[in-house]
Amino acid sequence: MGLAKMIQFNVLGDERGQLISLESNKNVPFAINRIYYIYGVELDVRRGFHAHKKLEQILICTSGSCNVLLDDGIKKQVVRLDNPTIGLFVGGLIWHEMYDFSPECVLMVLASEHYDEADYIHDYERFLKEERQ
Ligand code: T46
Repeated sequence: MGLAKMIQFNVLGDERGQLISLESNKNVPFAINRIYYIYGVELDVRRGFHAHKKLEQILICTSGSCNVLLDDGIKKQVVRLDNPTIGLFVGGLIWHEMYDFSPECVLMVLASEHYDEADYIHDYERFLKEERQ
C-alpha cells in the first residue's frame, strides 16, 4: 500500500468561481489548531527533513505545485501536489521533504497541534529508531 493518503475536497463552485471549505473533524480528520503556509521558495530549495512524533497535518498546494517525499523508514513515495482540491495527509513518524516548488507555489498546511519544536525529529537515524519501536 502507498504511503500517501490523499483527501479529495468537495468544490463548491458556480459561475463566480470555486470555493473549498475545510472543517475540523469533518472533511479534515482532526481538530485544526494551527494553519501555516509556505511560499516564495526558490526552485532548488528543499525543506522539511524531519518527522513529527504525533502531529497530524494536511498539505494543500492552493497555488502552483511542489513535490513531497514521504518515507516511513521502509518505503518512500513522492507525491506531486498541484491541485487545490486535494490534500495530502501526513501523520506522525513519516519523514518528509518538500522540493521543486514552482515560483507561484503556496503550500498551505493544516495542523492538529500548536507549534511545538519538541515534536520534531530532525535526525534521520533517530527517526528510524523510533519507527522500529
Ligand atoms: C512540516 C513541514 C510540512 C514556527 O515558529 N511556527 C510554525 O508553526 C512553523 C511551522 C514554523 N515555525 C518556525 C520554525 C522555524 O524557525 O518557522 C521556521 C521555519 O520552519 P521549518 O524550518 O520547520 O519549515 P519547514 O518547511 O522545514 O517545515 C514546515 C513545518 O515546520 C513542519 O512541521 O511538517 O513544513
